[in-house]
Amino acid sequence: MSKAKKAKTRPAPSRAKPRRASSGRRAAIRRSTRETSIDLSIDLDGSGRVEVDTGVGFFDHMLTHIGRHGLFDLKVQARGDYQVDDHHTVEDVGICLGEAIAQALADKKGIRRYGFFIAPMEETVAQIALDLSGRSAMVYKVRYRGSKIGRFDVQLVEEFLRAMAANAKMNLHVSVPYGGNNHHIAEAICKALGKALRVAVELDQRETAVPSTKGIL
Ligand SMILES: [Mn+2]
Repeated sequence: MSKAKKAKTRPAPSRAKPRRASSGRRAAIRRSTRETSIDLSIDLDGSGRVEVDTGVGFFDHMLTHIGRHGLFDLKVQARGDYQVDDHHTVEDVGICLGEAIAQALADKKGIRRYGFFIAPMEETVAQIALDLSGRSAMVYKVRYRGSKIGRFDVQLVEEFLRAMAANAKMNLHVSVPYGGNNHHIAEAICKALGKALRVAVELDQRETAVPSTKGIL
């Protein structure tokens, strides 16, 4: 029997191979400067398991919401120059999270790319719309009442998001049309971000290429 004939008897390769839930879309980042030292890892196809210790209690609370509602497995261990303030620690974790998302997405083949979510939290509602476009931009329309959440400076929410968006090369629009309590405002933003990110990074079963008319993202 000829080789060619033999080959004919083999079953045709399945075209509609289901993509695994976990396709190895993970990344780990280690970043050390004179201001901060950070170990961060993410699995985009995780189950919302979060272990975070940044030394900034409220920030840990926010990262936990992003991981849990994004269904990411997220580990963050960070130490920073708290004697200055929490700014460098929060910003640098944002840098690492953005880098990790970009690395884990690799060429972005098959992803949904866009994500949005509106998260209500008691008297507050937060809206996120994002595009994993490969170009970073952020619009942040949020008004707080006063400058603190406990000991946490509300300005750091914006610093964190800006650093993350820049390093993930993400177009991120954040708005809170109305809200009262600062804790609720920050938390609703982070929950909406987790949900919107989850949608954007999700593999679309009908999308077989990089979701762009340009061919790359
Ligand atoms: Mn809370």
